Amino acid sequence: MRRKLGGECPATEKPGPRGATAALWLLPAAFALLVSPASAQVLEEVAAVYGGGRFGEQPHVEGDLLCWPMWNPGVIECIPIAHWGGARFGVAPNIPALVGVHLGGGFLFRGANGSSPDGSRIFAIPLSILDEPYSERRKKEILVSPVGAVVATNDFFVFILVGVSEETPWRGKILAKPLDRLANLSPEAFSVVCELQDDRRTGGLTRTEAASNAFFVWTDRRSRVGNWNVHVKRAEDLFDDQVRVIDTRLAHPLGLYLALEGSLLVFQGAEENVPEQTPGIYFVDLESAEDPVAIAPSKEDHIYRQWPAISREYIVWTELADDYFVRSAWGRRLVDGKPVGENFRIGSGGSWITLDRNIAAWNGSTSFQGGDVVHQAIVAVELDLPGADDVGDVDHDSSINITDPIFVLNHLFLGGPRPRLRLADADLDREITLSDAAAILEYLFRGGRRPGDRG
Ligand SMILES: [Ca+2]
Ligand SMILES: [Ca+2]
Repeated sequence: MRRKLGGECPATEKPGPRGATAALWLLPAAFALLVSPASAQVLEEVAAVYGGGRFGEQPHVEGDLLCWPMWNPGVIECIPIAHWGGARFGVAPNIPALVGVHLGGGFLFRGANGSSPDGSRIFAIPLSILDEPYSERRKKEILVSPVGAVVATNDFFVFILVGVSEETPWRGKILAKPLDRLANLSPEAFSVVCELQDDRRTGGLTRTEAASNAFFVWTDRRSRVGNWNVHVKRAEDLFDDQVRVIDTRLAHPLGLYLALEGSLLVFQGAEENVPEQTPGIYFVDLESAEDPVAIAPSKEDHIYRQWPAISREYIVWTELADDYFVRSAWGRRLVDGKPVGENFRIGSGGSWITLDRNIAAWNGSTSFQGGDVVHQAIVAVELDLPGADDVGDVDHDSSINITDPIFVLNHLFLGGPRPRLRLADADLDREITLSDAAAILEYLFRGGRRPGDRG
């Protein structure tokens, strides 16, 4: 169901009192079921939300929230993804550009001056008020900056890239502004982190800069034909001149993508300075003195490895073959900050891919749920998280209690919202069935095995 901008933001849909009461009748049946053995399957793709042409380009995922900028109509929309099939809602107007929308630091940032003739100033919306009516929420939007576009956040700063075409002394610079001084528009609230050597404008790529509490990284190059370098500043040296420079060996005209999680950096790079090479995906722990390693090496194979994204658990990216027409999404597991195992295909892929913890989402057409092809959707997969302690917390409210098996029963028998598979799959057989509700009930009331525990 589509919510217009200005409508009320719906709360996450949970089984209502009637559904919960009806589902209670099914509890004895759930108790009677035995846990079935696990079996391996490919990852299931879920269409988190559908739309029309150019729908949902460059989605962002953060915790249980998925948001995306729309061009026509120009609006930023969100959907809660603690479970699938919730109601999407408009959050704020959006300028017709891909830059400027950023989720992080507890805020949704929007607006990008200089990215287009109808750019706008930067505003911040606290995520804590997203469920308030737009008329109320709008009054609480914070004007952050009259210039630039937000490119990154950490727990302390928002980072703003000011395009070279903007009429300000800050043009061509990246600024840091403390999150606790967001509403302060005096120049003293902005500090220069770096000056860009390349004359990019803010209307170019997004995700070419990134921040964590430990590091800030950005891409730059000395000339318009040279290699792109990843520039690295430690958080404690943010306003000093100490910079580590990593040569990507890529001179792609449009720039390159990177992503950062703590000290773990992934970026597009190449094996050698060979012009014909298409980008590969490279990884380095910035706390180590080691050189970057290839996760998916660049080759002369005309497969573009694009949009690397990273969490503590995974690296993901998209591969584009045959002149971009054949797409697939790929991943590599991270354990204790190190890549382990082989690369594996995580899904159909599309344009763009975003990741938070184990949820990867992209914009694209795909086949899902029995082979029906969906044109234009934001598609998500839930990657495995062996040993995670939130299996069984089906409604993702941070505790396992009676509402969780009821959520499963409500979905199975009363058409209730579809749980996230990994959270509901208490018996680890990659399906949501009555036995999952039974396993959670066993755990809650009969001292059974913890949901998700292989025993
Ligand atoms: Ca729960
Ligand atoms: Ca199951």
